[in-house]
Amino acid sequence: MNTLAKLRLHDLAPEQEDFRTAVLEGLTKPHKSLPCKFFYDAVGSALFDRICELPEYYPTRTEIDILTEAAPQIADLAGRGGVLVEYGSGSSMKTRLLLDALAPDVYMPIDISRQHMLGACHTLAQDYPALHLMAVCADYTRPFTLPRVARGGQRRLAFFPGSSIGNFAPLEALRFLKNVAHQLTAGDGLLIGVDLKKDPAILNAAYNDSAGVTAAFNLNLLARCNRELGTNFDLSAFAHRAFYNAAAGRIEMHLDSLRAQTVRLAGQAFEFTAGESIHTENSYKYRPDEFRHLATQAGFEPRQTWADTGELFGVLYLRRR
Ligand code: AVJ
Repeated sequence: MNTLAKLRLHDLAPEQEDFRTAVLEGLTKPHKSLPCKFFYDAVGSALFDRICELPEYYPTRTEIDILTEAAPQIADLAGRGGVLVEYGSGSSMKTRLLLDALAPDVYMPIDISRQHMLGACHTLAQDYPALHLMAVCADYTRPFTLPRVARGGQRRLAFFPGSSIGNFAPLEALRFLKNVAHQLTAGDGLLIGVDLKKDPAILNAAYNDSAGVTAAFNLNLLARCNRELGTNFDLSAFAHRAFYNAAAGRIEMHLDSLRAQTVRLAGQAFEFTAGESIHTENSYKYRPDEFRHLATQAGFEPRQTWADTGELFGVLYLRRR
């Protein structure tokens, strides 16, 4: 059987122009920054998958353990069948736990990285021959409309794992959650993974792995600029730096310029002083009560919170009011 018969692509194509514009804008700011959503080209997506396997990077395995144990309860809360919508589906690894427990009629992954998502869908289509796949290529940091699905009735479970919500500042997170609430109807669910506040030593280690994969992931952003935009970033003249900013409740990632240098893009010159940084990512951490408060403000009712015994990571089931 042709397993692709059940795969549709809804392409809200985030364009190449977006990347160029964002880099020009980010390098023009008084404190240079680049949006972390551009980490995920083919190279970056592969590096991120390697991060998830690192001994220091506890979120992935911890969330998988929580989901594995909570799966029957999640199925009771969300109901079986229906539509499973996933924001930032990546390799769709955690999704399989929900596909097994919920047996949805339709799986709707949403990802900015089209080829990576489609690759994951091809594998899923083979492993779940009854499943209808409606892949949505979109930048979920911007408001967008979900495609309508003919199948699967009305019931939806939105899935936002990995603590990707942490990439938003709290006010942006609130706006994003309100958008998700808007895409759902009363009674639908949102299952969301949230990285918890903890001993900074654990956090710092998770973003400064000894194998240097996180550094390579961070530096790939500059390599991507060179590949796609023709910039002349010297990758050996920038260094990965990540640290927990306790006052802001977030991990910050930066690329530090190791010397004074000039980078050119689109006929413009961007000057770096020695030690000047490009801020590339924020990863906010929450206490469970802080996050439940945010979700409540966005129009959700917190129904269940699961965490590992070390309280490193939380998974919440929220019901759209
Ligand atoms: C995908 C946002 C959850 O913040 O932990 C991992 C990305 N950056 N290591 C995170 C990331 C560096 C990750 N999220």
